[in-house]
Amino acid sequence: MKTNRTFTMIKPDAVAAGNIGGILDMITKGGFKIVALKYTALSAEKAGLFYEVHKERPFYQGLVDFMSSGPIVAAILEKDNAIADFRALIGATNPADAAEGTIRKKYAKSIGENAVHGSDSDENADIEGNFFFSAFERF
Ligand code: DAT
Ligand code: MG
Repeated sequence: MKTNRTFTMIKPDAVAAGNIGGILDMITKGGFKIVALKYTALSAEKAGLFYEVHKERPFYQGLVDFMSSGPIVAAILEKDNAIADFRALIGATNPADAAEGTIRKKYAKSIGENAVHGSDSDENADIEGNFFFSAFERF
C-alpha cells in the first residue's frame, strides 16, 4: 500500500549535539510535512525490537546501545514519493559516502552514529510509525 508517508528518528548523537532544529529545518525545506512529532527515548528493549531485523548483524548490540543512550525525536512525514525522497534527503548510511546537501553529510558522525533514521519501504514506514504513535498523535 502506497501511503506517501515515511517515518524518521533524529538519533541520540544529533539530539545531544543540538541539531534537532537544523535537521527539522532541512526536512521541512525538503518539502516534507510533519504529521506526527515526539521527543522521547528508547529503552534497550525497545531499541532491540525496533531494529530486530538486524539482530544477526555484528553491529546489532552497538546499535541497540547507541539508540538507547539518550533522547530521540520521532516523526511521521508526508510528501509525494516520501520513502524514496526521504532516503535521498538523508543520504548514505555511512556519512563518508553521503552526498553533499544530505542530512547525514552535514550532521552524521559515523556509520553507527548517523544522525537520522529513514524507513526503507511503505510497509516499514507504517510499522515504524505505529511503534511510536497512537491514532490520536498523528494527523
Ligand atoms: P539505514 O539506517 O541507512 O537504513 P541500515 O538499515 O542498513 O541503514 O542499518 C541500520 C542502522 O544500523 C544504521 O543507520 C546504522 C547501523 N549500522 C548499519 N551498518 C553498520 C555498520 N557496518 N557498522 C555500524 N553500524 C551500522
Ligand atoms: Mg534501514
